[in-house]
Parts: sequence; structure tokens; C-alpha cells
Amino acid sequence: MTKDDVADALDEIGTLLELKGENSFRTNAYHNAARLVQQLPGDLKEMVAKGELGKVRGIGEALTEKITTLVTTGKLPYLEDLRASVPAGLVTMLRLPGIGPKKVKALHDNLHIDTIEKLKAACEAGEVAKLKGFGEKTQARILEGIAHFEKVGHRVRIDLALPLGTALLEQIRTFPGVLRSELCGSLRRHKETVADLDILVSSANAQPIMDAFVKLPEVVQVLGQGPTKSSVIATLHSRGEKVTMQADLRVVTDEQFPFALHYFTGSKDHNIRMRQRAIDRGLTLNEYALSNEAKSSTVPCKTEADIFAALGLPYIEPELREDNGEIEAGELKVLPALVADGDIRGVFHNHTTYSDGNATLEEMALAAKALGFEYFGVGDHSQSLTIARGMPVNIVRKQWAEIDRVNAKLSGVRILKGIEVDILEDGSLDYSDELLAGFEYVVVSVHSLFNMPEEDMTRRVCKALAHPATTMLGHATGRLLLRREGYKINLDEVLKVAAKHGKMIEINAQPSRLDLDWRYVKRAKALGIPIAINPDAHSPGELALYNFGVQVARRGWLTRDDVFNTRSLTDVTKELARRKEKV
Ligand code: DGT
Ligand code: CA
Ligand code: CA
Ligand code: ZN
Repeated sequence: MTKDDVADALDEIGTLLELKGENSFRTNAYHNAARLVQQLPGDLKEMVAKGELGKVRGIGEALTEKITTLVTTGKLPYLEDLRASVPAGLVTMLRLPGIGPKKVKALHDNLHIDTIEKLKAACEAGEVAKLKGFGEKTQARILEGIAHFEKVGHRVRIDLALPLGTALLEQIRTFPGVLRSELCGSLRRHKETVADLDILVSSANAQPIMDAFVKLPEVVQVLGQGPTKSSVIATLHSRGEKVTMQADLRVVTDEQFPFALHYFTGSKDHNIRMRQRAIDRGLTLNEYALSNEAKSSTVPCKTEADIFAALGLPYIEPELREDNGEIEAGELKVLPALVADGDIRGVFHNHTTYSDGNATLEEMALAAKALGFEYFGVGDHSQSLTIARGMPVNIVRKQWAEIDRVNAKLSGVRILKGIEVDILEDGSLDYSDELLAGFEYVVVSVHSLFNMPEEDMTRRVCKALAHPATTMLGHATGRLLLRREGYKINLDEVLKVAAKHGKMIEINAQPSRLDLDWRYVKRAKALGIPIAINPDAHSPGELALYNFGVQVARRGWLTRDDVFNTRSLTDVTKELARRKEKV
């Protein structure tokens, strides 16, 4: 148990007690203790072992006892009992913005509301506004919150869902009797956001696996436990955020495993096509078998590839299973050999201490080298973007000189002189043509005036893209997944202009962006537009995010040849020089 885990448990106790109507003196004690624990210097385990916890102001006897139990056993029966005594729907309601435990309790006590659905109905009937302490404004805000909740639901970004899924899977793999196991669903298809985790296991004996699963330390609530399927709510700290998701575990026999793996990987639309394909061949495909009911026989398959083969198809990668043409392409044997992490040989759009990055040129270049990259392309911000410490012209020249110095010193990795230049309101670029000519390449991005009408934004971006100095477009829509829609822009028009002028488009690999969206990546490929995968790293650690961009590229059907940064340093510098000569 880390400090964060202990703090979470204490916060949860405080919240659950509030939902039960405990006095605020007691509930605040838990919330305060959670903050205290997080800020404790030194090792929590050691403090507990040495009995030093009680000396901390704000942590009394009862808290010391509970923290000790948590740290030494990883569990707290008191908390488990508390959870069981509060309806799960009340905790879910806390996810709505502007609703705290006191409001939830008032809704429950007065209107018997214990689910979001009931809350919505009560708001629509105007009952919530009449409650003391609520009013019309609050009621409207709650309805807005519910609308947003219904839209994004419990969806979680893939970079947050993956560590939780992996943590569960790794532990499940150690359970006795587990033969094969996999994460399925949208996570296996590498979708940019994931609603819930679908875990599949094959074993001859399901019961002990179910029992062990619901007892994993990440599990905070058991929604249902049956003989072959269990559903839980699980939680994990990752990348500085707390991730809470539903996880479903299914246990099947090893003979059923490939069929269940295919079925629960989805997508639903892909499954429907596959099932129809089976029917067309006089067969039945479901999550347990491929069978010929007329002959009451089954088609044995050891792997997913066997299932595809039995239906006259080559293996289709999970990322392609969206009923987006993969069945037709499989039939014609023209499925792409998808680009892979190992194909990436460098990156172009990254930040350093010259703008809003937190590491020096040299530190970033060394981190790139450690990842096996041959080139590290810098793309710091341009002069207008003062909030991100955009570089005035003299600083650009200083950076170039430092790049030359560091390049002379380093071996095995080369820093490329690039820039992420702002697209100004009228579509012009944020430096003079003369200065732009000094960069090896130019990434153009929008960072301002997101509210422009679609037509104006499209014209603005297309003008920048057509600029002779421009190499590629950065984060095409400016979206922040589950937080902010992108600006309105006609992407088909943007793709047309990129194709016409031979420009590239980036897949921004920041998991909150993943922009260009995979649906448009496939269209860009059809137009012959080269794609660059860029982590937009602001620290050495963020360089590794490029793999999320590779996933988007794969979902967009890209092969190695479609991605510019799969090329060697020699090829890349040659191509960039060729493009500049044309100018
Ligand atoms: P998510 O969880 O919304 O991010 O997306 P998925 O794809 O993980 O969806 P989920 O968890 O509802 O179901 C997992 C897979 O199970 C889904 O990809 C395909 C399969 N599946 C679920 N419901 C149906 C269904 O009604 N028909 C068919 N053919 N397959 C289904
Ligand atoms: Ca799912
Ligand atoms: Ca599911
Ligand atoms: Zn940017």
C-alpha cells in the first residue's frame, strides 16, 4: 500500500460517513488525515513499524489503528463493512459535478433517490429544485452534469485504463489453474477511450479464480459474482490520476477460449459481420464455438487465426475490427501489415526548456537515444505563444547554436532543428519566411481562438498548411479527449489541401489528444498523405508516449511505409532537405 492508496481509503471512509450523515467533525478528521498521510515525509511502512504515526498531529488513536491495519494487511474490514452499508448508486452520484455527499444524502433522505436515472427523473419533474438548499439553478446544473455523464459515461482514456487492466491481468495470471488469459474489448482494440475492462481467462476450474479475483487489492466493490463471470469496480493510481473502472472477468474452458477471445474483443459491429459470414457458410459462431448445427458438429479452433481461417479470412488484427472494411480487405487479401512500435526511429514534435518543456535539449536527446531513436526533433513554441514561453527570434538563434554544440558532442542520436510554429488568426505563420527557412522542418499548430466559425478555421489552417515552409500539421483539431471538443474544422478539406501540397499530418501521441483521429488517418492514407507520429513530449518520460500514437496509426490502417518517422535518419534528413529545396 502506497501513501496514495492509504489516503484514498481514508478519504473514502470520510465520504461514506458523510453519506451516512455522520457529523462533519468526524468526517473531516478522515479527509484531513488523508492529506496528512500524503504529505508525510519518509516511508509510511517504516513509520508504522516504528510506531511514529501517533506522534503526527491530526492522527489520533483510531486513525493510527486503521492506517496500521491498512499498511500491514493491505485491507481494512471497517471500510469494507462501510461500503456494504451504502447503496452503490449514491457513490456513483458523487461523480456528477457540483454534487457532494451532503446533497446526495439530502436527495436520498427526502426523495429516495439512489441512482442517476432516478435523479434525472426527479430533476425533470422539478422535484429537486423544491428541496431545501437546491433551487432551480442547482437543478439545472445537475441536469447538465447528467447530460455530460451520459455522453462520455464512465469512459476512461486508454493510457489510464491500460495500467489498471494490466495490473489486474498480471495478478490473475499468477492464480493457480489459469491456462490462457487476455484483456479483451475496446482496450485490446486500442481504442482511444475505454468504458469497461473485459478480462478473459481459460481454466478447468472457474470457482477459485472468481474467488481470488474479487479479493484483489484494486477491487473496491463487487457488483456481481457468478460461477463464470464476476463484475467489480477496481481502482488504481496511475500517471498522477486515480482511475476507477468496472472490470468484468469471464472464465471459459480452454477449447472455448479462442471463440470467447474473438467475441469479447469485438467490436460488436465486427462480430455481427463475422456471425453473418458463418451463417452464410451454414455455420453458427458465438462466444463458445463455431458449429455446424445441421451435422451437430463443431469446427475445432485453437486460436483466433483458426476461426478467421475457417471463415475464409486471414488473421485480422484487433485494431482493425471495427467493421470499417477489414472483412472486405481480408477477403481480397489486401489487409495492411500494420506499423509497430519497433518501426519508429525518431520523433519530430517535442518541447524543451527553450519553451514549456521541463528538460534540456541534451537531456531530451539522450532520452530519445535510450528509446532507440536515431533522431530527436525539437518543436518548441513560437514567439506569440507567450503563455507557453514561445521563443523570440534571438532565442531561436541561441537554440540553433546549442543544437549544433550538443550534436557535435553526442553520438548515436541527432537533434533536428524543428519548430512548432503558431498558426495566427489569419492563417499566417508566427515567424518571418526568412527565419522559417532556417529550420529543418516546420510543424504548424493552432493554439488560439478555438471558437472561430468552422469555415474560418478551415481557411486558417489550410492557408498555413499550404505555406511553402510548412512540413506538417500538428494536433489537427485541438481536442482534449473527454474534456474538450476540438475546434470546428472541415477535416476533409484539410486533408485535400495537405494532399495537394504534399504536406504531412501528425498523429499527436499525447493520450489526451490522439489527434488526427484514427477515422481520418485512414482517409489521409487513401490520399497518400504521409503521417508523422509525435509524442509532443514536454519531459523525457513523455517520449515513450509515442506508442499510443502507433496504436492510432494501426487503427488507421497504416503500414510502416505510411509513417514518415519509420525512416532512417539519413532518409529523413534527405527528404526534409529535398522539401526545402522545392521552396
Ligand atoms: P467499451 O467497453 O464501450 O469501451 O467497448 P467494448 O467494445 O469493450 O464493449 P463492451 O465492453 O460492451 O463489450 C465487449 C465486447 O463484447 C464487444 O466489443 C463485443 C462483444 N459484445 C458485447 N455485446 C454484444 C452484442 O450484443 N453482440 C455482439 N455480437 N457482440 C457483443
Ligand atoms: Ca469494454
Ligand atoms: Ca464489458
Ligand atoms: Zn501544440
